[in-house]
Amino acid sequence: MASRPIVYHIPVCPFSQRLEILLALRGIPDAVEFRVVDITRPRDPDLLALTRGTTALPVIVDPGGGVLKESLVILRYLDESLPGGPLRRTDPAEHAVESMLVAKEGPFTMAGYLFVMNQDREAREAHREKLLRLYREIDEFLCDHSPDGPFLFERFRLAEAVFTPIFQRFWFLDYYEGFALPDDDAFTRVRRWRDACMAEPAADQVCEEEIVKLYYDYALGAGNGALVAGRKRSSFVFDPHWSKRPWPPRDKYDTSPTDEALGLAS
Ligand SMILES: N[C@@H](CCC(=O)N[C@@H](CS)C(=O)NCC(=O)O)C(=O)O
Repeated sequence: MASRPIVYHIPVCPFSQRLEILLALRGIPDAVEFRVVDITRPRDPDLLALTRGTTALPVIVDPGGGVLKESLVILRYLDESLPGGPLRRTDPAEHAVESMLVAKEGPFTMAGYLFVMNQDREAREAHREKLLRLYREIDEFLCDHSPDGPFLFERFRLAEAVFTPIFQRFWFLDYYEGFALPDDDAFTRVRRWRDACMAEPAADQVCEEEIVKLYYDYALGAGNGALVAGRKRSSFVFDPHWSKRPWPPRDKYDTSPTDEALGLAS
């Protein structure tokens, strides 16, 4: 029997990064054993048996052999079971407030991913508007519950660990869609929250260059390690390492470079 929980994860996955942030904040990065899964290769049958056929990661196997899925579930499980002060608020009313903010992450994440994957130039503005509407909702929530901030409570906690990896993934929108929060009062509070989240040293697992290069295929409409037509290698391959590849073209609508041009040919 394993002595510590095992997390199966895809490197650079924002959902797994939530767990890494928790461990970094606690100062116990080795409390969990991470096992890397290559999203560009067929899934190991043993892992598929463990997950009963589902492929989404992260998945955690606790020392007793129990299997848990869904990053928010795993995050809360680790928060409550690992040593050290919890990220979550212990006061029930405050925990309810942070849970309301956490509940906004699904639509927010989805809107950003659909935006980067969109291949219809005519639909760009609608995607942008949708994402801005969700940013505005978060702004209003923070103005109501934590007008001074920058965090929801006194420091980086549960809601911040949930949203920060998503804010960082949205670097792909800055790069491929020229997206930026408008310089408008409606976004002042959420901008302050986002900036404070991104500045947290315990959330430095990824950088903008890495996200932009690895997620290039998302910008061409191919998610989760799928291959773009005409290509043999995914932008998520481990080798060549992203740092050795050129920056991809910003224009995602009219170009579809070769593996060679993207520095992906091994
Ligand atoms: N709601 C899930 C989403 C997990 C998810 O979509 N993970 C991606 C990696 S970032 C994945 O495993 N993709 C491969 C697949 O779904 O087969 C969570 O929060 O854990």
